[in-house]
Amino acid sequence: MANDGLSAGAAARRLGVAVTTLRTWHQRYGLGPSRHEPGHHRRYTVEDMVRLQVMQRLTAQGVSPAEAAAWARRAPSDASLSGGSPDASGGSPELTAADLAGFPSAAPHPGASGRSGVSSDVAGGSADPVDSVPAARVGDGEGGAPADLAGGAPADLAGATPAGLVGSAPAGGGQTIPLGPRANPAARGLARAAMRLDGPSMRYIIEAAVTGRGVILAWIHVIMPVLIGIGERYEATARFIEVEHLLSRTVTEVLAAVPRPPRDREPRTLLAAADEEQHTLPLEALAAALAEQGVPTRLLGARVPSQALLDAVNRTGPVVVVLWSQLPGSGSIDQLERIQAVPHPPLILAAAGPGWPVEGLPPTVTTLGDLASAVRLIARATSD
Ligand code: B12
Repeated sequence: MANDGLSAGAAARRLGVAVTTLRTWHQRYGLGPSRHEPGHHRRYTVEDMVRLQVMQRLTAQGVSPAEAAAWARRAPSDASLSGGSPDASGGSPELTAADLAGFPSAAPHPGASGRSGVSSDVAGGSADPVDSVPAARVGDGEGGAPADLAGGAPADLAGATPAGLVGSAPAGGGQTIPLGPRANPAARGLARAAMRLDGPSMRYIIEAAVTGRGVILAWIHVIMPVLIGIGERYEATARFIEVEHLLSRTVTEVLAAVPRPPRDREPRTLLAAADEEQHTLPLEALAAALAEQGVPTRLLGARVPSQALLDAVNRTGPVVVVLWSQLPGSGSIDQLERIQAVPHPPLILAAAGPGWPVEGLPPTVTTLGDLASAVRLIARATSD
């Protein structure tokens, strides 16, 4: 940035927000341009831009503007204090001078550098993500630049003033997605963005969570609570299918963008939704989480007819087959029995999802209860 600062228009462009938003942040929250020369419009300095970036990131997560501004005003007055203490920087220690040069207005693409090793710990069996990372602190700290977006400062805020965050009315007439009181702030932000049908913010939050802490933690603490919450909203009102669709689509896109292992690694895992089963997101999360571990998969997707699945098994000879059933109607056992009867059955045939009967599955069928243990099992079973 040139030493003489940025005009409002240039600052807005760099941040990817409207000029009117900058004016509002100035007038209501005191986050204005501080460089002033007589006879000229005020201009945004590097320090101003740091504050605005904090403001932008926190509001994108769903933190109320007033709360976000309070954090933004605490950003360091000297931007050269890159990586200053979280206290001084509003919990955004990643705001370095280098950041300012490019001023990215969106979270890095999943798979960009900076992903933490958390999920490989999980896959290696050394940590249970739910136990090892309290829900309110996902994304905190170690994962590199975007980690704070999934936790960091707002997680601390949530601990200090949960009512302030939960209670602020979202846009859209006070309609909310129910989340527990310990919900991760990024999940709250996602829920609010979902209810506003604000696709870009949804994508930004999910990408930041995935990039910052890996697929497993992002799924458990950010994506899954909102999916379950929107499911409850639907159940109670028979409405908000449009929210469910846009959220699903966005989750799909972000998970699909997680880089896949090199093409020369032959997939030995086949993932499919049961016949007539349209719910596929957990399988998409599984494929993306395995990809993070370098494990390739074949994901057939929704509503795979039994015969098509058999053909795929016979043609590709997978070591692991995972069949997902979400709705009770789609979890018919004969699909599993037919796979077991092929000439070369998979080493592991797993039934996953709440649609399968609790009792009566063939004894050789493995049940998978959660994403982390599924990743662990499959990574081990398919390693050379
Ligand atoms: C997204 C969604 C959709 C999307 C699916 C998009 C997609 N590509 O997957 C769309 C819009 C297509 C859809 C359609 C429908 N849906 Co729907 N949907 C959902 C929603 C919100 C999330 C589904 C999901 O991904 N769940 C996975 C996780 C988030 O939830 P979970 O299964 O409870 O998680 C548990 C386990 O599965 C496990 N787990 C979680 N993740 C993972 C991952 C792995 C690998 C493993 C092993 C385990 C595991 O941990 C959890 C705790 O035990 C759910 C709400 C919900 N609670 O699931 C409704 C929900 C499943 N849908 C429901 C319904 C009724 C429908 C429809 C019939 C009507 C509708 N709402 O439009 C249609 C019909 C679909 C069909 N024929 O298959 C109901 C089902 C009720 C029931 N039990 O019968 C639900 C529960 C909503 C509700 N509360 O009413 N849906």
